[in-house]
Amino acid sequence: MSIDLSAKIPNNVDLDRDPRLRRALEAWQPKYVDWWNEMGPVGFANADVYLRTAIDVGAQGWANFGYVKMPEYRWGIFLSNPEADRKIGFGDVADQPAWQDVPGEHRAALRRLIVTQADTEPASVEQQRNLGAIAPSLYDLRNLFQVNVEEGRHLWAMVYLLHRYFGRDGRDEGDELLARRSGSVEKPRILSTFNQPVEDWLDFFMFTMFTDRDGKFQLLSLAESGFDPLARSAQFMLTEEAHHLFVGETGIDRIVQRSAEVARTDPNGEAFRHGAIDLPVIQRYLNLWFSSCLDLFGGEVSSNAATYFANGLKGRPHEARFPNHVEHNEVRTLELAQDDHLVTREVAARLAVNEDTRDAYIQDCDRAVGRWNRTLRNAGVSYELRLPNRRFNRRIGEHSDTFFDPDGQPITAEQFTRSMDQWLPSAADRVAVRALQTRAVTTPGQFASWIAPPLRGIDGRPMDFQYVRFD
Ligand code: BYC
Ligand code: FE
Ligand code: FE
Repeated sequence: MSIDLSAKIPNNVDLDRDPRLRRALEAWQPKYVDWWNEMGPVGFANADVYLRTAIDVGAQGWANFGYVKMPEYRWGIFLSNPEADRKIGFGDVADQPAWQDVPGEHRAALRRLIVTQADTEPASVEQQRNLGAIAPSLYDLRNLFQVNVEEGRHLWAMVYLLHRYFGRDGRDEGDELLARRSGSVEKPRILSTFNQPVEDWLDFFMFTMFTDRDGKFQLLSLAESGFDPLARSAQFMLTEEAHHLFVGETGIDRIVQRSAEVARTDPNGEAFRHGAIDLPVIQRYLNLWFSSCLDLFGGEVSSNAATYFANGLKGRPHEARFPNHVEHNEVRTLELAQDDHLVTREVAARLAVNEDTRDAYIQDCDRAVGRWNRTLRNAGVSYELRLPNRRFNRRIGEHSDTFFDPDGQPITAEQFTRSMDQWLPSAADRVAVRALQTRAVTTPGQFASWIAPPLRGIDGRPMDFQYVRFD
């Protein structure tokens, strides 16, 4: 299905064939732009940013780069190409044909899943809005803005589904998505991590590494949905997501590289004194964002998740790779705290599908940590980064009532409080990071002292390319 780029809202969903829907979305569009101008990136509305815009949903769709002012970005509605005769791959409805419309009995659950997913997208833009002023390079500034406009497009993807399939309720939800605000007391965003401040670029790279990666695994699960328009939306969002994850994983790698260079020349010194970030501080930011993002997978034991799975609404990432797609009589073992020790408990596998998804996520995070540790080893530094245990610092689920150390051993509240500044970013850590990030580096080809240049530029452009032009 080709993209209509001449339309007011670029799309490959034949908006012209449904004038009512088109008018409803065209009425939402100026409200979205108002939201972007109010809550989007601070201070760069007139800058020309070297951005990619989708012109096709196939592999070549991303070959389109050019200078764009962000408020004029062509946000559109793109679904991956349909799969002929697609069958649902899991749950009690396994092997039944995928639905092209919302089954009445699943309307409320699907709406809720879509709204929850949608809400994270504008939230992340709000969280990152102040970072432009302290960007480490034009290359990174451009990547921040690329991520931001695409999160805006992800909101469009979900609002399209709400308008198209959920009538009046869907339109109301579309308006609410522009009314909630990250971190607000009165009208916060729905999920925990999306109300957490992103104050500096170490936060930003941790966010794109760990939080966008939660997005990847949630989208993979939604890409399995029996509701085909949701599955195809999620499929295309995943192609955009790959770049966000690249930004996070390589961003941390470049920071680690600088810290390692400094640690090698001055093994006893503090990296901060040499304009780089201390490795233990990187570890503490990692602990914070990883543990917070584990909460985004929901409880270890979740009847909501079991129902979504049974009804074919939300599967598991790459469901085809699981040996059993029905999980009817299977059980799963969980390790939980009881008093001051760990016990194992068996639960029905369906109740534990959130944990299956969390497993896949942790494995992928672990791979990235291995890459950063290779960078450290190659620099001759013995320090190693690691993921804390999945029970550490949790607010949602079975581990949220007990305190655990980063090895996953139960400890007392007092022990946790005493060690907190060793495990999570302290006020002093944040001050030290911010002291390195006081202004934007805007000379083409230059990078802040705390981050190494990337291996290559964007779209084959040189490193000293003017990725953002100011007037
Ligand atoms: N914060 O049964 P439970 C992305 C609630 S990121 C606050 O254990 P369930 C992106 C839950 O709603 C991907 N509340 O879990 C990344 C429930 O409330 P009720 C986002 C939470 O239902 C970067 C109760 O606790 N996509 O795209 O299986 C940049 C018990 O829940 C949290 C999705 O999440 C939390 N962390 O929910 C931009 C996909 N966790 O029923 C974008 C859609 C749980 O008691 N969402 N609760 O009122 C879902 O699939 C599910 O709703 C959840 C898990 C993943 C949230
Ligand atoms: Fe997104
Ligand atoms: Fe993303």
